[in-house]
Amino acid sequence: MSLRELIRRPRLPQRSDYTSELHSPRVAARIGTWLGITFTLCFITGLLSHYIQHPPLWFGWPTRPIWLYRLTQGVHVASGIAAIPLLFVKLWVVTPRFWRRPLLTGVLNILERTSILVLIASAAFELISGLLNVAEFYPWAFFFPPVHYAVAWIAIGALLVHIAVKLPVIRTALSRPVSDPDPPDPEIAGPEVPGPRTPDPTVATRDPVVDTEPASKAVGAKEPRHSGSLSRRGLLGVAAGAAGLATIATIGDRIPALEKTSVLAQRSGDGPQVLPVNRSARAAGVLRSAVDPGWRLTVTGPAGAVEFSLDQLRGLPQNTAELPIACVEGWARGASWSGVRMSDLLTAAGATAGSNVRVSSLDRGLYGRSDVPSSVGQDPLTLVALMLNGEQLHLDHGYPARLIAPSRPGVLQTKWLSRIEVIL
Ligand SMILES: Nc1nc2c(c(=O)[nH]1)N[C@H]1C(S)=C(S)[C@@H](COP(=O)(O)O)O[C@H]1N2
Ligand SMILES: [Mo]
Repeated sequence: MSLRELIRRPRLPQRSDYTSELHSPRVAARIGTWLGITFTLCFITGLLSHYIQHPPLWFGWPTRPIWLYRLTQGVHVASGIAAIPLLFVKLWVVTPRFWRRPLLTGVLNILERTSILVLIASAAFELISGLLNVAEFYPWAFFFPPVHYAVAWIAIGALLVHIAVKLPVIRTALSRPVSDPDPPDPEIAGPEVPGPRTPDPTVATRDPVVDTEPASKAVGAKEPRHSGSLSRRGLLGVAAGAAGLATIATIGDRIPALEKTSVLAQRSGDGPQVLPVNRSARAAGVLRSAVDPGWRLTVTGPAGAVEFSLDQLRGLPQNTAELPIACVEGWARGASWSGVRMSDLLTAAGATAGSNVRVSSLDRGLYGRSDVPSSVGQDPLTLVALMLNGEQLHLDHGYPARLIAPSRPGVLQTKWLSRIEVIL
């Protein structure tokens, strides 16, 4: 139904208004498969990120390879962004189904339709909130991470129900080439909705009288008939291209080689010392406390509390590590860090190799604290960094001292350290 028709004679669209061959189960199943893959990748990597930040007792995250978190979070952001155009195309392909009448036909049908409503709402929420988070735009009043996490379970649950319900349709749709004509849809094959649909070729060969089309066109026809418009394969190409473009336009924040192509990348290379700043010293309210000459790093362990001035820290053995900051919000950047090994400081406070520690910042905000499991604390690459890319740490990067550890979310790389304490 055209827009002009709709305005002249407003009425709800009907299934039979949609005559394009593109509204096909074969197209829907293929886009749906890609969506299923992107959603699964996004869910698993999101779950990992959540568990690293809030580890249950059974969970451990390796410190090698050092880029592991950079990779998993990169996949999380890339798969989420790729899913956005795919979801738009999928919704457009299945639009006719939203106008099916009667709307609800029974208990099972009500359950199915409800699950689809939940799926669309939760999927849209996850993709939109995630995208806005990458764009550092927070138009909501709630705290993003727990809500994004909770709704992810709703989305993946609704997705599983949807796949289970549709499995027969999906299998049939995927078993033949996308350009083959669809068999008549039993749900719309009522007498009132004939529709200009392509007859099933198998039916056509058995009963040529029913088939008003020339047999050559219907039997074994590979190309659907739709005058001069996009083919089904063309639509799949457009969807895949849009997903790829969206990803390339944003992924440069994670892959330096793609920085130039990533017009939508938010934070490539900005910030002092060639590293983006997530939260500045001013925003964290540490402008004064971080430059106070009386600053001390207190390390508390079984042997009691040991205090280190900045000069004392500089006097300890220094180590250098090449480690990325991989922010959960969608950027990552490698850098060269130098400072004191965390394990050396813990040993000085009498901590054993199995000690888990908590680090606290001068910043009393939400991210002014993080827990360091013993595997991370004992890692030779885990540093209390004093230098970044050969210079003294910039105030915005955590001067006088910050934590930097391998394969760890940026949000746990605590800046402006003030305390390190053994917690168990
Ligand atoms: N004290 C404190 N440390 C913090 C933060 C913070 O808000 N406060 N932000 C974290 C986040 S989310 C990231 S991504 C990294 C970024 O480090 P950078 O600003 O030096 O690049 O710092 C982390 N350390
Ligand atoms: Mo971050």
